[in-house]
Amino acid sequence: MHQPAITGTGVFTPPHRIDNARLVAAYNAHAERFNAAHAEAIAAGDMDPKPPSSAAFILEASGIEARYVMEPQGILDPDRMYPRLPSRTDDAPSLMAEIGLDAARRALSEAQVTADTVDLVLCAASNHERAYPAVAVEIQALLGAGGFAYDMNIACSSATIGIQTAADMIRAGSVRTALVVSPEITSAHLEWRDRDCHFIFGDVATAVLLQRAEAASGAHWRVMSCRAATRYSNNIRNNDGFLRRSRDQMEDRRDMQFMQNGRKVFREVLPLVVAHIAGHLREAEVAPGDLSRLWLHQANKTMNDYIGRKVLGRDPAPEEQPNILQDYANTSSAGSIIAFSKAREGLEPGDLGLICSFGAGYSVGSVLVARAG
Ligand code: CO8
Repeated sequence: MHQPAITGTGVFTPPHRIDNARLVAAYNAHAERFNAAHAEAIAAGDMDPKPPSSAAFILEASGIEARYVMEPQGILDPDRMYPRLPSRTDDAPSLMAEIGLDAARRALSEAQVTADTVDLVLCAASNHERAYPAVAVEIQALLGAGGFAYDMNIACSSATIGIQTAADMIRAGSVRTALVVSPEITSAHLEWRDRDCHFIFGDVATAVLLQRAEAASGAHWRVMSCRAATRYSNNIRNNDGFLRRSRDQMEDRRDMQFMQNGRKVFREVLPLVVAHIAGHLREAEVAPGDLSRLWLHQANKTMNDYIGRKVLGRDPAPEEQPNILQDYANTSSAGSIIAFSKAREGLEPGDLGLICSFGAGYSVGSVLVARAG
């Protein structure tokens, strides 16, 4: 058995930032136009008007201040309200591969590892750009990596359970160096015309490089143990899929985008995550007080504050449980990895931390790491 370690991480941040004020202005212009266009049906009581959104509500309910996106013009056009991402020829790199590659190169550079030593690439994300060939295999080719590659999807827990998959293979000896790449173009699955969720998501790509601990050339994070759990729920759902044409469902339908019952998710996922983390720490014989940092899924600040309090038994200091959702919004599986990548300072060799994601499925994934080197 070999000891796996995280030796590098990379974050690709899209060039376009949309703050709440700009987003709300676009949504409200859309709602006004919608209401004017359907004035008769609304007056007759046959249709509900679209109520306005509010930047103050968004900040209060979620903690989100802004998000990055790959393409803002289409999203902010009140007559369109979704990104405009031009199609590419089959011989050009796909969009997910392009941004995943950027994050992967950053992770390799941090670890001072060349791409040809990588023998596993996982593209672990909530959506994949096409059915096949796998985006992971395209990233493998663009990088010049060896071995094998495949796509995996466990929604918000894709990255953490991807780390578990890679760490287990390194532990068993079937691979030596693995990249877990999470390009999340959530702007393309979000329904920007729905006030209840239009503020939730942002785009990003992250990458995590894992190697045998003895191969690390600098500071690294030993993967002490991982834990994954799923429990079926319809409270976060998207009905888009390859059977769509066969079902004569090619029209613009609400359920072909992200849908959630946010309140129910909030109520049901919190106890699941708290019990999951407690179980993981118990199995690993780690006392909650021995954790120096919690890098949590980045969906909602109140949710994270609650989990931090329950896990540690007290209010965590901001640096103990860093949030990045104010800047990035919810980036699905990439959120806890952005937090891990950007908020690791101040930890000493031997210090323990936990990366934990949760969301659609439901799914929960946690990775216990120890600073080394
Ligand atoms: N502006 C003004 N008012 C609003 C707005 C708005 N934009 N939206 C809703 N309101 C109103 C509502 O209509 C409601 O009014 P009323 O009381 O009159 O009915 C009131 O404000 C309160 O609404 P809610 O009850 O909906 O508000 P909440 O306080 O529950 O906050 C949240 C909404 C922020 C959505 C909250 O419920 C939440 O964060 N829940 C947890 C969500 C979560 O974690 N979801 C997981 C996300 S899934 C994920 O992380 C990845 C998914 C993977 C799928 C693939 C991804 C690419």
